[in-house]
Amino acid sequence: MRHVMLLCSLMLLPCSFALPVAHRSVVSKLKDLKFIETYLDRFFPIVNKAIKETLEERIRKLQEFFHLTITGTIDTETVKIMEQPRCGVPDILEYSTFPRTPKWNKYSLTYRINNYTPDMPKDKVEAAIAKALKVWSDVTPLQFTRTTKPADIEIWFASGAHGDFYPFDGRSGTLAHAFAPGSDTGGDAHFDEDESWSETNREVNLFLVAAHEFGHSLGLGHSNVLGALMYPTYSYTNPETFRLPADDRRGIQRLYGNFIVEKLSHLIS
Ligand code: TQI
Ligand code: ZN
Ligand code: ZN
Repeated sequence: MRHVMLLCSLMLLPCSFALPVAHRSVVSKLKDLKFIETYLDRFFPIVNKAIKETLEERIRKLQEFFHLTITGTIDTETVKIMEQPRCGVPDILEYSTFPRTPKWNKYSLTYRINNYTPDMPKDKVEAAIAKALKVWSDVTPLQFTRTTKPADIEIWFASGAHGDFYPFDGRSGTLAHAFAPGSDTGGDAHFDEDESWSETNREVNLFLVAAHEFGHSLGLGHSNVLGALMYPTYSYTNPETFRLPADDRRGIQRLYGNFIVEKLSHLIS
């Protein structure tokens, strides 16, 4: 609504310094990050410097404003808009303060495995965690790096009360929990040590639960679509053949987009 009003008032302004953007092919602009950033800086400037908006969020604003399909990625429809000669007055004078949903304002995230469950060999725990994060990084621009220093996603195995307001409950019941994106405990994932963790379908599969928890760590809530990873009941599927269901992929890409320059390269001659 606010956008419509803004556009009307801007259209009343004399457009004396129209800036036809130098003509280049759509294809070359698909990979020209600098062009995209220059356009956004000029017409969709970041007004509130305290809020670090990602490129994807800014592209989304532009698409919302022009009533394009909101993808958060630079597609041909968006490039065509950016190519049109236009008035030099910025489209957005002020950004709203908080995003609708908690999400990370960066694509590069770190994680730290603080301790291990005795239920599985260390290397199997590490592999399950890495594979669970890869579920999400495979379909977004997100990148996860393991560190031994303080990290965005702190991973703990713990029993009962363990220093937050959500004590674990012994065997079964709650298996794990994770905090939505944010500072301090934001993003952290805790696994109930009273469960019996496994790399197979015996008891609780660490990879499947971790993949679900990291969905929460990245800002996803639960889904009502049966079979979704973020569906609120545990069901075993073979980790070897696991594929992220379409519903979860849509959910995470709504938050972070799928904008990866390399992934677009096959579209570019
Ligand atoms: N733990 C809940 C869960 O992860 C706790 C929780 C964390 C939660 N964030 C939430 C609950 C947001 C509601 C909204 O869902 S759990 C499953 C599943 C649990 C449950 O131990 O109940 C999985 C952990 F989906 F199978 F039920 C992992 Cl995969
Ligand atoms: Zn906890
Ligand atoms: Zn959940």
